[in-house]
Formats: sequence, C-alpha cells, structure tokens
Amino acid sequence: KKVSVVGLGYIGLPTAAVIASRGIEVIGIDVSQRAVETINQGKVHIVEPDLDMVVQAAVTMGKLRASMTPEPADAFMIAVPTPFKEGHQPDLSYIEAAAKAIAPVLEKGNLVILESTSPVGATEKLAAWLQEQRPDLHFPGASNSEPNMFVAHCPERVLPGRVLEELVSNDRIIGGLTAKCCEMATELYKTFVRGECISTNARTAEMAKLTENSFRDVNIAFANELSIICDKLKINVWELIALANRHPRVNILSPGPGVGGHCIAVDPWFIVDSAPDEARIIRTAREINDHKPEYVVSKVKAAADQFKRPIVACLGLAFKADIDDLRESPALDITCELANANIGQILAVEPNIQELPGKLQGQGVELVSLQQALEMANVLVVLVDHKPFKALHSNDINTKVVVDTRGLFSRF
Ligand code: SAJ
Repeated sequence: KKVSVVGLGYIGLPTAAVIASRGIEVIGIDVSQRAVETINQGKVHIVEPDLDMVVQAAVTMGKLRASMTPEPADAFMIAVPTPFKEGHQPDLSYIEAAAKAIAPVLEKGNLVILESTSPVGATEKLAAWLQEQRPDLHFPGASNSEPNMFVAHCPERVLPGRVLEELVSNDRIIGGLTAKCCEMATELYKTFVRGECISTNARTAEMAKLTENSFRDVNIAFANELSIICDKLKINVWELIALANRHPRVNILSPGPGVGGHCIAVDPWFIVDSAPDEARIIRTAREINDHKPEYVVSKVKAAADQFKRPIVACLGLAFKADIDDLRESPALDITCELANANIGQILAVEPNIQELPGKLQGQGVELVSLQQALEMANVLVVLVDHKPFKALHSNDINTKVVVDTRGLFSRF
C-alpha cells in the first residue's frame, strides 16, 4: 500500500512521517521546493517537538519521500490550509488546487481523504471537483453510477506543540461520503491511531471539528471578557479565576492577549458564514477575542506614558507558548501596533525565531535576547508564556512596569 499526503505543513508532515514510521510507503507532495528539498534531506522546515527525529528516521528508512509532482497511490490525504477571505468567508482554493493536482494520477478504487478543517459541505465539493476533472471515474454523491472512488473527511485535531503524541492517541472522527468510504478510511487510520475511530457522515464530521474549536474560542472569550471587567473593577483576574475554578463544576480558561493560530481564530467564522443569523454567541466570542489585542495596546501605551524615554520589550511573538508559529498571532499584531504608535523604542524577544518576521522589519523594532531586554527596557509586555519567560524571577522585573497578558507574575 502507498499513501500520498498532499500539503507538508504543520499537519501533513507529521502525519506523513508517522504513517511512514509504521512501515508504509509515503510520498509527500508540496508546492514549496524548499519544503520538498529539506524533507528529502531528512530535515524539517517547521518547529515541532521530536518531528525532526521522526522525519529523519522515515527518510533514512526509505519510507518517506517528498516531491512537487503527484504520483499514483492507494490513498491521498489532503492537508492544505483553509484560511478565510475578506468578509470571513472560507477560502477553499487550496483544496481545489490540491484536487486538480491529484486528479490526473487517481485510479479506480483510490481513497481521497480531506484532513483540512473545512466548512460544512466542503467534502461534497471536493468530490464534485474531482468528478469534473475525471469523468471516467465515479465519485460518491457526484456521479449517477455506482461509486468506484472513495472520499471522506477526517479532520485533524492535534494540538501544535504535542502533535506527534496527539496524532496517535486522539480519537478520530471518520466522516465518509458513504459507509464504504468510512470503512476504508478507518482501515488506514487504524495503522497509526491508537485512539478510537468513530464513523459518521462528512457534514457532521466537518461541523464537529468547527464545533470543537468554537467551543474553545467561546470559553477563551469568556476569560478575556472577565479580564477586562476585572481591570475596570480593580480585581486580579487570575486570582478570581483560580478561586472560581475551585467550584467542582467551573473550569474557566485563561485570558490572554487575544486568540491566535490558524484554527481557533478562523474556524468559528465558518459556522458564522454558514448560519449568520443563528450563530450569535460564536460571532460575539470571535469579536471579543479579536478586540483583545487593541485593548492590550492601549494598556501598554498608558504604561509607556509614565516614562520620558519609554523602552518597551515585548516578550514573545508566537501565537502561544513554546512554538515558532507566528500565523495569526496577537503577540505579533500587538508588537506591530506598538511600533506604529511611536511610543518609544520597541524591543522584541522571541527565543524560537532567528530573524524578525517581515511585518516587523523596517519598523525600528529590534530583536534582542531576554537578557538584553531585561537590561534595556523600562516597560515589559508579556505576550507569550514561553518557558524562559516563566523562569523569570520577581527580582528580574521589579524595577519595570509590567503589562502581563498571560498572568505569568500573578499565578494563584
Ligand atoms: N488561549 C488563551 N487562553 C487559553 C487557551 C488558549 O488565550 O486558556 C489562546 C492561545 O494563546 C492561542 C489560542 O488561544 O493564541 C489558541 O491556542 P490553543 O492552544 O487553544 O489551540 P491551537 O490553535 O494551538 O489548536 C487548536 C486545538 N483545538 C482545541 O483544543 C479545541 C487543536 O486540538 C486543534 O487540532 C487545532 O486547534 C486545529 O488545528 O484546529
């Protein structure tokens, strides 16, 4: 059996490497020449704990290979981005491009799996796009003849930072367009998933993934709203939440600088787009979380105003702790806003990157070490709870004004 993984990013590459580590031949397809070359050298182009070792082992064993050109396989797993367009509408162009890329090499009896988080109906669309490209084959729901192709949505649900562990241990939702599609997809996932594989239809699987991330978004919005209310009422929100969480049925999440990443800050919009009048809490939660960075910027401005020569150090640019991923990062947006606001010198500390992202270049922002930031700055803005920041001692910071969006210095 041979598996083709289309899209070798944060989800596709670990998935490809884990399947290959089970002794199955895997060919990874990506449009980026750099990614393909890096992987074929047994190296990785993204930061994720232990991924480098697993990829290197799989490539050395000859089970994992990357290419820019699709080739025949028994199963195709599509793991490409599904961002949103202007107006928060889902952008399915990467899925459509992937479908067009693999269509010419598809053969009767192949299984095509959509792993990318997608709005309800996307898997049916994928089958229709494939059908259009290959009128000689019969895709479920897209052809009048008995299907001889199989299509399923099996949304990934791994947590960045714990991908290799969760890929294997998490339960999987298998949303087949037909029962036979579920059966075939389950057989594939069972080769590397220790969790349960639970079958449903594709639409329910799509909605389940969106629901999981919306649940988290709504709960983070609750915590973020509390943090703003507590500022107004002069209450320490971290103490408040710790106390409320002592109730056996209360479990409030942590406030932060906003919600980042390409999942939780995006996926709820797909539900809002599908049911704009009905998805009221989901939309409001998005708005609350999206507004949080602006609120943090105003707090930092007020802190900087206390100094004649403010030197503001932003601790962390990534969207959450101990990763290098800057996509949709509120920390990056806040740093950028502060740089544009001309409030003084802006320093950025991000131990997981080597150079400033494009967005911050030419803005007068300086990338410095934590030590340099502690020596130079009079205002510290904690934006990410990276390990080295957590290790800071109160002696390191007690001469500074601190805006602590993660509660690092007020844990209860
Ligand atoms: N955040 C808070 N407070 C919290 C928890 C998180 O402000 O209490 C912030 C984080 O700092 C970050 C954002 O929310 O900016 C999202 O981080 P996260 O760790 O909650 O989630 P992601 O985006 O890394 O991964 C999520 C996961 N979904 C759920 O936990 C329901 C993961 O399982 C999914 O696979 C992933 O989205 C995805 O790919 O969809």
